Amino acid sequence: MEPIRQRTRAERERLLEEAGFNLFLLNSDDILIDLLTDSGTNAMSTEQWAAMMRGDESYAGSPSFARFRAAVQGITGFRHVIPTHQGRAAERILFHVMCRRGDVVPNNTHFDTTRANCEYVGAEALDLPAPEGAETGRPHPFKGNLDTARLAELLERGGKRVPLVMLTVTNNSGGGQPVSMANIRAVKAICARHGVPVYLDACRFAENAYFIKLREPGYAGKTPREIAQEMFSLADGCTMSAKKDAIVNIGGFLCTNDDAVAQAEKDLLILTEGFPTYGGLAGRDLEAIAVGLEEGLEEEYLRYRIASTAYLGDHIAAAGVPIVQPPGGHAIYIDARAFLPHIPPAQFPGVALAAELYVEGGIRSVEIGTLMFGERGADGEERPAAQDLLRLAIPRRVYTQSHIDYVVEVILEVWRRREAIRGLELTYQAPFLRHFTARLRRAA
Ligand code: P70
Repeated sequence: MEPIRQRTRAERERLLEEAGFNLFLLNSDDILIDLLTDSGTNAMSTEQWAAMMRGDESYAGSPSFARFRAAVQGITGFRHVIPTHQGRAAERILFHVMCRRGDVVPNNTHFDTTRANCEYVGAEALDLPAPEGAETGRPHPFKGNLDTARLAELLERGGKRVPLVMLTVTNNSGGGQPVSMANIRAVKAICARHGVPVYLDACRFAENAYFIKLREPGYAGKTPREIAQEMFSLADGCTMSAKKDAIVNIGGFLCTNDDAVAQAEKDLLILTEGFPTYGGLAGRDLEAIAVGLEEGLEEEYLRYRIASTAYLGDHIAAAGVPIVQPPGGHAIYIDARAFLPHIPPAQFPGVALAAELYVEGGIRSVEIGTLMFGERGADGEERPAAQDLLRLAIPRRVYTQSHIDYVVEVILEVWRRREAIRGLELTYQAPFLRHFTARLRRAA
């Protein structure tokens, strides 16, 4: 428990200016409802805290690692389980070991750190979302799918080396939308013909499994755990940020069935993360992940989680606010270009909307759009991202319905005065992952 304090509107206006209109640069004490991310912001259960007390902090061969590995293997079935401090460490090691300059790595959609780590080793991060994913307002049960026709064409054409294909479940850039089992199976079949391994970016695998149960014929009678096991059985490895569906505050892992790849990954792990039985985590963190992985697959928990995210989406959509339909698993995504049609993408409508929700009600959200995925060309012109979305991510087991009712009220208040909201321009950007530290001001 911690107290939350309201700043005044005037204080928030000042704090926003000081933070260069970038909500990453605010202190969380100055935020009332924090929907920046569902990553690492989860509340741990009594069972997780109890497990942490059992943490064994031996440098090598800890029983906490054995329990962690058993939990991961019970769900994924992968031969090698390598702990890392969070998802991006798993990505860095995976791409460093598997990719060379000039390679292409297809994905339904790479999320920010995945794309950046792929590009950092000189490979091309290629997004191949299925066409339904681009139709923001139109519902489809599996908008996270990968475009298998384009994948098959890429692999058949040859030319560029494709060391692996990734599938992000659920698809975080395009609205927290799930990938169907049929799509995972089709991707695997295409890749198998060309000897290319398939990796799941598995951060939100449990939410994806639950959507399959709800929406895909033949899965209604299966448990989320059985569905997750089937998803992983179609892959050759995975990266995981345990900060999402393993309901912890820090941690991740990297899995593979390939002995030679695993050896190279463990060698690199020792250089930067730690010995392969702890990988940058404490023994107690491994214990919390082991319990959280099971809790995140509990059907009652997932039913409440998916319903409560939809509650926020349905209430603002009913008042006319344009959102990605249907609601995602971990977040609601507002279509900022449709919300603020008078602000061109090059003036960051998603960032401008995030700033207004903060000023109006102390709510922190995040832009997933041109600041995150666009870039400034050599000519100085902003090249916009495919979409400008504003994500309201829901931490697990933290907020109640009355907190969310307040969020609805604030969004609707901003909706009513949307025509007066102005665009922004950059005053500082870093060479990669610019959204974390960028500074902006109101456009002239
Ligand atoms: C989020 C965070 C992390 C992530 C992910 C997928 C599909 C890998 C990772 C990396 C990042 C974020 C974005 C905006 C604000 C705060 C944080 N996603 N793959 O919230 O995992 O963070 O453990 O290195 O979504 O979606 P990690």
